[in-house]
Amino acid sequence: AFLDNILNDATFRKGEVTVNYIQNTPELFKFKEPRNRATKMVNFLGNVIVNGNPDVKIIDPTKKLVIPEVPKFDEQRAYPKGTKDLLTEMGPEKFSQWLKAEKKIHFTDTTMRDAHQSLLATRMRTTDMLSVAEGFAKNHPEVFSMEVWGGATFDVCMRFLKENPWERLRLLREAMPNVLFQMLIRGSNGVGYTAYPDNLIEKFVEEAWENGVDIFRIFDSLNWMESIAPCIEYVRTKTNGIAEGAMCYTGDILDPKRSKYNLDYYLRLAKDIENAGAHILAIKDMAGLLKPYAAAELVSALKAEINIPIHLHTHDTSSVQSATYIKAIEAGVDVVDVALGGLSGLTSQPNFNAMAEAMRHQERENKMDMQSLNAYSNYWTSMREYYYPFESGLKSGTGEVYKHEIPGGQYSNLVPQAESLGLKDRFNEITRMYGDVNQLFGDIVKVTPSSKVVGDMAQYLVSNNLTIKDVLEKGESISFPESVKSFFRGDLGQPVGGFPKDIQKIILRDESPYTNRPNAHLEPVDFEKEFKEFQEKFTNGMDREWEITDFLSYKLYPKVFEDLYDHYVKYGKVMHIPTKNFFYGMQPGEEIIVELDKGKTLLITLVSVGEANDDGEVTVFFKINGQTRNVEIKDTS
Ligand code: 3PY
Ligand code: ZN
Repeated sequence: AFLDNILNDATFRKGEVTVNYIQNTPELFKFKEPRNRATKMVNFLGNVIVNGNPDVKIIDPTKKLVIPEVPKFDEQRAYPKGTKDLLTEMGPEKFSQWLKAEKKIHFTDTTMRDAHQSLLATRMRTTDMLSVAEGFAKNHPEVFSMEVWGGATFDVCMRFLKENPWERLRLLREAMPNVLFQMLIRGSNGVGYTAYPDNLIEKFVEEAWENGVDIFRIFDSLNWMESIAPCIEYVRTKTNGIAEGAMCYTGDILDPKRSKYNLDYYLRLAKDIENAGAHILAIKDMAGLLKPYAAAELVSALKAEINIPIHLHTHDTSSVQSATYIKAIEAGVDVVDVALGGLSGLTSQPNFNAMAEAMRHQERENKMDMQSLNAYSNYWTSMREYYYPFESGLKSGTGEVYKHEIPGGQYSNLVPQAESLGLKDRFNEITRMYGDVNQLFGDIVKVTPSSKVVGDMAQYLVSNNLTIKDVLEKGESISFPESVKSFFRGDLGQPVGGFPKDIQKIILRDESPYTNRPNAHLEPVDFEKEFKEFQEKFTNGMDREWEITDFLSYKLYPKVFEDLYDHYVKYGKVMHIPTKNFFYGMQPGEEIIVELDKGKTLLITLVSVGEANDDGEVTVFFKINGQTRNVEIKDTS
């Protein structure tokens, strides 16, 4: 290994070696040897075995996890032509025209992003996606796009799954080169919860494209064009991808009393999005509020008003949203978002398998191999069981969604949040309060991050036994959550119709709000200087070169990135550990095969687990490729 380091060293290769070369080149002593990596991996596993995965709060010892069946496909077969190939051939403008002229209904598969974000608190691991990625791309090239990235996945990948989100994207891209990849981006908030400098978002878009994203679904949590338009521009100037401008649907266009978000409002917004240069318009119904007859009206009116294709997204929280799709399809919508059966329904998207079947023998049928599609649904049904600690517990559709308007992606997160605040038994109170807080705030668009503000406030009020009346009458004595103050200051932009002035005054007191773009208050990133500083800051124990994408992760989530880095230095790459072992450890005698890196695998056997000694240390006995390896783990329980 030492010799390898010398042979690969830049100074040595340039022939600039001097007398003190070895003393002056400490990098030569940093070894990338597999033994070290294997030890790190068993340290991770040992820790989960002794102390549990910190992300798993409750384990059900009776749970039986069966090995999911990966559907068969012809590995030798070349990838059939898909929409990605079409985009490459046509470019985004022509592609958009092609889509608009298509007669059949197209489907976006959200299984690998929104579906698990909305059902399993975003915990789906890359390895479980990779198991089916190639087969799905070969068996189902007729899929319009795969939503695989963005939204909350970026944060959760790093924070809880200890994965590199860029690596997820690259590996999936490699496995599915023929189908369009789609991401969700929160306009000026990127994939975070607050505004970032414009040039950071611009670079992020460029790198996302370079690493595999084709369609950028761009929204703003307040439907504020000043956050949507710049992002559309970055996609148009920095990529050859598709800018899909999204309008978030809230309220009810059929309810004359909810005039703030009426049909006219959406038509104007759609026109603005088209004029800003979007190639596709998305209707982003994040909470599943777009009722079937409202969809018919909205889509027909939009079809008459705008010239770009329309992509409809919803969540089936009420359970009536497949009817919304049928009405929208009749009205001429071009693409609908669906999730494979096993991860569909309720707070997730409507069922792909059922929708495809419902369209059979109809004018707008999109023909596909249903047997194969069902096999992939079954894979996810089995795989989902491995993630049982992250289920929200919602068992049936709920009409209450029309009252609280909680987005599907937030619902599954609100449950563990309420639990951690000791409010599990008062969940209904929280959802009711959520609706009341929305009214107090002036009936705003609620989607990440504005939805988080409403959720924070609702939980804060419930946990402190406060009412809306208390806020109005004795607001000066209440210390509101930071996110709420920040929202009223203008940090997330401006809501439709402005802030209610009286509430803004109660929350901000003497602080003055601003009304221009939050990004205008932020220093641009000096990439050259800061990337260098970043590389110098994170040196210790890293076994690969830093990439600009790592730097972007750091800029978006500094603290989360630092924790991820520490985890990596200590435990190495954990993304290929099978999900069962990642979350629940191993049983004595259990043997697993883990990929360290492409083509390099380890056979790990748990031999036994010792008793804790006086210092609370437990020896865990493993075999790695047949060789004994023991690790000492501190029992922290
Ligand atoms: C996200 O921003 O993560 C969403 O899914 C919003 O619906
Ligand atoms: Zn969604």
